[in-house]
Amino acid sequence: MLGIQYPVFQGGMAWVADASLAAAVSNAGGLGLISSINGGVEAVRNEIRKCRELTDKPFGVNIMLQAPDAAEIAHLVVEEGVKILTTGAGSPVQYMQMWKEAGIKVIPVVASVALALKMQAAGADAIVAEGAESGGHVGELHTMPLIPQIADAVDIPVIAAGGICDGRGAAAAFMLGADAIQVGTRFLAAEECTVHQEYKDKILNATDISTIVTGKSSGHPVRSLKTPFSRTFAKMENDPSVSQEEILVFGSGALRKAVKEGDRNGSYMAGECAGMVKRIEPAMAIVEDLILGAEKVMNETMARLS
Ligand code: TUI
Repeated sequence: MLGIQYPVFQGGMAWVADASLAAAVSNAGGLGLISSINGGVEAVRNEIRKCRELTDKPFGVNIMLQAPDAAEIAHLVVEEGVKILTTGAGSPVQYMQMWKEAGIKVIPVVASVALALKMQAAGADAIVAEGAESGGHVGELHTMPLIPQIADAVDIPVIAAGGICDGRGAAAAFMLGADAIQVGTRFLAAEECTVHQEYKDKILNATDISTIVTGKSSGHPVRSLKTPFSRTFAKMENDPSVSQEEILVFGSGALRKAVKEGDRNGSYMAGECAGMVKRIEPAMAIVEDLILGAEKVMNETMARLS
């Protein structure tokens, strides 16, 4: 459907997923994605054009629907001839007709069966089912029960996301009924990922219990690494004397600060599998490890169980 060699999507990570990372993943045979949160509409246009110079393989754009400029980006991708879109953090129904008429493959990210069915009815070509192990904005269900329930409910291809970091996770996702996987956190440690070195170091030093979900009180739960910043954020949320507005001001711009500046007051979004990321390596090595690792563990497991 997408013209890619391997069923591996790179997560459309806000501020992180730029032309450098997306082109590297696409050149490795996966699907690279550029985030619509990259410093404004013109910056996204630049990243799309840059990506075309870096790869002749298919790539896409992820549109974060809660962003103030989401509507402008929705039109920009049509203007720029983007052929594959994923969307997150909302419903893209209002743009669907325009995108389908432009011949775009539309792949919404969902975190529930109800939304998966709504997206299928609205004409989605596939869906990414994202469990709450993922980094960034999270839903309620986790990958293990989410994927089979969505796979049973829809007829379109399902891409599993959330907590998938190596061949074992990839194999598990395929067993649960996924047609492809989406990986975010591990690509933070790709050589071609342009985040600040401090971000990469924090991922490499993470353990199994290094992430925390904040923002539940405001209805915008976000998973990130435990840092003085995220712990303070969590305390503020639980303190009735702190207003929602104060929390908003405290958190605003924090992701950009982490990605671009390695700032100690940044928000280092990451999934629960951060503790499994052990080295910096080319995106190609990551894609190969996911696919060859899945094949190896499936064969070994069959032998072990028979
Ligand atoms: O979108 C994500 N993950 C993200 S977006 C992001 S940007 C950001 N977030 C917070 C602060 C600063 C920057 C970071 N991480 N994942 C895809 C996803 N979408 N997971 C769950 C959903 C989702 C949730 C509710 C999709 C739709 C939905 O409701 C739809 C409706 O009916 O409104």
